[in-house]
Amino acid sequence: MNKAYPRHLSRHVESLEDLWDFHFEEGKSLDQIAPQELVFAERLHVPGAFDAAPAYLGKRGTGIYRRRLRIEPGTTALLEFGAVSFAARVLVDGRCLAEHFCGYSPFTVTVPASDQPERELVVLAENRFDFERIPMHEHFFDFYQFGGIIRPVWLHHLPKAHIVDVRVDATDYRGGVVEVRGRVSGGGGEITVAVCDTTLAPAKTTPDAQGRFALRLTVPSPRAWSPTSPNLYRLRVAFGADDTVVRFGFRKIEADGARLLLNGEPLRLFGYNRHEYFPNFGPSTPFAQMVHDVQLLKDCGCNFVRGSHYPQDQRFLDLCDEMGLVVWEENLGWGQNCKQLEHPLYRKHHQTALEEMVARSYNHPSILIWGFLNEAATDQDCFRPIFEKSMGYLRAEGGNRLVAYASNRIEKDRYFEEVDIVCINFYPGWYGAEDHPDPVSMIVPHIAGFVAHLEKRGLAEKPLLLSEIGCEALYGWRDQQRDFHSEEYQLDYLRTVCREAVDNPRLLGVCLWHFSDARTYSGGRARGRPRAFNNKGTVDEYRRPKLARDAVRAIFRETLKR
Ligand code: ADA
Repeated sequence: MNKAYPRHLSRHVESLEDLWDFHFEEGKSLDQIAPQELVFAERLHVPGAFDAAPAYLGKRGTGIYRRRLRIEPGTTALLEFGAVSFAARVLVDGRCLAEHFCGYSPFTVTVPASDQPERELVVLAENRFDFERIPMHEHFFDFYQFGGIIRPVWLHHLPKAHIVDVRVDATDYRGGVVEVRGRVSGGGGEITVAVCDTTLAPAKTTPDAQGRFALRLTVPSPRAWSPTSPNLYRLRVAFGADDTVVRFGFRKIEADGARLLLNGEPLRLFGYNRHEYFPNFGPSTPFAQMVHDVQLLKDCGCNFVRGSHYPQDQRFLDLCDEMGLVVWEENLGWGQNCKQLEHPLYRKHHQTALEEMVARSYNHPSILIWGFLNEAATDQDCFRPIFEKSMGYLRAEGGNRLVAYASNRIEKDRYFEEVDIVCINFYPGWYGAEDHPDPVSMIVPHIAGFVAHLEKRGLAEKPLLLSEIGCEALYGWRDQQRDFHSEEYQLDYLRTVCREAVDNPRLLGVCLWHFSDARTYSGGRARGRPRAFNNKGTVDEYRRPKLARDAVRAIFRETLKR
């Protein structure tokens, strides 16, 4: 069993990581492709972004992937896609089984039984910007959007009676009560639930007419999950010939005035925003690199990572659960304005992706914050309907988590009263600061000004997080005048930010923009970003540290001793 993907025991789950047949149609949408007429002369690795591969670098169109599946005749299977970017169409034996329209959210496709042991799977992945069809992806996002089957694919060989979903709520970190609910399909019979690694006797129940079940167990002397003690438990659910293992942790997060309490103890947050990006692979970071990233974050004294700006790879979330990093997971979004927020198809796809994210990530104890709509038009009325729907959904269905969005409308934002944490993205001493004689000196007064604004607004008792702040430094660019884009300027800047974030008790903490340099702007040229990268990482894209890294590390590590 792969520890980082700890889900199934006896159900046969096959990784489809491999070379798949591949063909590319430049400039075409997936609606313009007839897969049966194509010649697949190429092979590409799955998972992977085709437009990060040398032959298709930077190209836009539709990538067509093909491979054989072996499925026992007469049985149903389930394809689980980590992410297919941007839009996907899934065909088995020439029949379209599903379409999907958010390039970062996970989805599943049921493969109906056939009498043939060998089946043909074709996946079309389109990476063209086409707002009327694929409105979740826009060319103006400040990160490069790649195309392809960018995350792992799994094939579940399903027994007729099988488990569909299991959700665990374990907020009773003292008493050890575990609430388990879920759904089965294809038959009745007994469902057995056991907490592995304990001597607790398994509990049994039967599903209702819709296949739903719910029960509770009590684990004696539970060990709570926290970033400093990331204790995990495994829960085994068995139903007929099927079983599944779900990992969970006992923890409770709540807002208490301006503070957060994790398991009753104050929790402050210090960490980074992180894009899923690595050179040559784009958004398909090799797993070994993800492990390094989590280790680098922990070494830097971080207890927090924001998965900017999309649902995360499940393997990364598993690592955060295991190594103890609090996660903010958010839906795909960047700078949406009324044009997008009022568009019915945009709203529909946004909601679908939100539900997919929650369904797949529900059991990760590390996720303490759900986010959505980064830097949207939160100073406008057009934000209200989608805001209310998303908030309502996340509060009702998201389990024990806080809900927030990151705002760049600052004092003009109209919705701070309604979120659990006020989160602001701002860049004092960077954007618009070129003519200031001492731009770093702008940072602390800016923060103080916003704190005073919240007070005036009656929000002095709301948690406040600096969800993004930072400045660019080009790796290796050293400058005795400590000017913009030098490693020295970033050092001065981040030292000031981190000092203030740690020392100012009004702040929950800081989430620096950003962990590592990442390629940007997919549609058009790189608008004022040297190298076509967002260079605000304190490590570059190869994770080579810039000057500021040790300063951030020294200050963040102080917080571990408190
Ligand atoms: C925003 C945005 C980030 C990035 C950043 C920047 O806050 O959320 O994705 O674009 O600005 O570097 O300017």
